[in-house]
Amino acid sequence: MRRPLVAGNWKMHGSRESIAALLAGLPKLGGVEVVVCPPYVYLPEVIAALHDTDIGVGAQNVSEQQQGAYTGEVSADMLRDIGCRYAIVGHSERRTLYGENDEQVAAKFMAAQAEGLVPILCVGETLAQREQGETLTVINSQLDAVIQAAGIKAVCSAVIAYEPVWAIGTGKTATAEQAQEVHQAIRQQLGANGEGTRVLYGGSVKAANAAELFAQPDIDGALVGGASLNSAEFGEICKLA
Ligand code: G2H
Repeated sequence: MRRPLVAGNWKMHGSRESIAALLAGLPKLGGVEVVVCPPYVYLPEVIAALHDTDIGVGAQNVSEQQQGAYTGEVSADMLRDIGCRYAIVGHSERRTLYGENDEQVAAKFMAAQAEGLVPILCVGETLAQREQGETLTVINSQLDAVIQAAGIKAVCSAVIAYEPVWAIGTGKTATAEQAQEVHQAIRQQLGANGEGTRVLYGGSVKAANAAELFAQPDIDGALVGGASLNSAEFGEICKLA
């Protein structure tokens, strides 16, 4: 049995004021695991505000380096030190806008795990790749890069998020069938150890489309962007998981 997980990726949104309001409205649920991923600078106050709840906190990114002269970077050790439990790695915005390649994503994955953080490893195809029938090949190769570097058991102990790039922040969601096809392929690639691995769907998830996605056998929750900035909407999604 896999415990559903819904993670809110706040991206580069929020202020101390808006975050305080958002935190006050977060759902308190037993069955589903809820995680929020604020911008780095707000992590300590979000962790402090949620310390007596079951809601976990994750970072949106992590450095592949341990420490040193890396201006602007934040290490996994620092994230663990302040009480983070999760770190998103390989989000398509990092891959596309900041040029992170598979090798760097794998290094970030390993850096996070080495400090006891649970990576939320994102994979996803572009619209052009989907239209050329390359979806499963692309996902397989993004996942394989991390499996080759970190080992299959390490990847199975993480969380995987399938986020089709064409569905991110666009209002377009993969149909439940399209998502299930990819989630099933991911689980097959993980093999026997992947039975317990949570595979989340991400890309314009909202309360209106969450139930259908969560009804699929290999979809174990969601990585939610825009809709996670509204606590009522996010709470609805969590309840549906
Ligand atoms: C995909 C998702 C969260 P959104 O990036 O990671 O964002 O729900 O806004 O498409």
